[in-house]
Amino acid sequence: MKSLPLACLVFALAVPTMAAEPISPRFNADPSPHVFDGKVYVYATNDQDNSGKYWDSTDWRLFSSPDLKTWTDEGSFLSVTVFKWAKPDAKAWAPEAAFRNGKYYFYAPVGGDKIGVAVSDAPKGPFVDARTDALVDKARDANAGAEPIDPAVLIDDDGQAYLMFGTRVPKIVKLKSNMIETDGPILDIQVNGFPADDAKKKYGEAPYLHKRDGVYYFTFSTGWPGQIVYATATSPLGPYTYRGVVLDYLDISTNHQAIIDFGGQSWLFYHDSLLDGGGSYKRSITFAPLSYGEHGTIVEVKK
Ligand code: FUB
Repeated sequence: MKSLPLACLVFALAVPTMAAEPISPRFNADPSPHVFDGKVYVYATNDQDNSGKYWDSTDWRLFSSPDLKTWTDEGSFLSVTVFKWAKPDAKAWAPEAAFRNGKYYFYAPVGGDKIGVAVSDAPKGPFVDARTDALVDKARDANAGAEPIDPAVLIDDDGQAYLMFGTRVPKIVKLKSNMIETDGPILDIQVNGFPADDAKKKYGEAPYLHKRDGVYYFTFSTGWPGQIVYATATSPLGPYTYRGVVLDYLDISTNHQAIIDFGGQSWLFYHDSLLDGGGSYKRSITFAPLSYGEHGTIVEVKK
């Protein structure tokens, strides 16, 4: 075998390739992966049962895995009807979950204008509405933005919890320690340093926040279609500085990611069109190893 130049070898080792295997033969999207009790749970949008013309399913699905190799379909664990204030046909979009106070909290965009929160004693539920109204409501809350969807929660090391959400303008608000009430105003998240020569590099949707070595990593999709890019800050509230691409455009209209550590490795979860009959409304969740380079850079995940 002809030997590769050292630079090529380093590059090949640094850029992980993706398995790109769907975690389920059902269509699903918008992964919200979490490690609860040593097991990976992925809360998801249900693309199997939408009309195929829009993201109009009305329930959420759950998948679990002890090892990221075998997956169990835990089924449809919650419908929008759990929220009595929601219209029964309100669309159920990208969800989020969190664990605190011995309880599991499920954050759910309902109908595109509200975010509800449900609570359970177990990751699989049963979940009940934790309030009698929405946690975030476009009509009620100042600065909730045009479309309060795509919730993402980070509980910081000091115990302060943050909820991010929103399309086109990313939003952040503190949560009280009960995880079911906001605490203070909804703020816009500022991202500086987008490359001036790429007008497509801007915030679109799918905010996600994780922390590594004291640095806050804000990942998001740039739009429709979107790249997954990242920005970093020294405070969860920002301001953030654009750093680069995590995952390039896909052949579908949306891109939506989350990052977890499991088994001594970081993983990027996202959705793509991976099954026969797939497309922008019939997506599939998959995952790939994610690695960091020098100075905390995220190494772009290549398909
Ligand atoms: O699944 C419906 C919407 O598509 C999500 O809320 C967005 O993040 C996009 O993935």
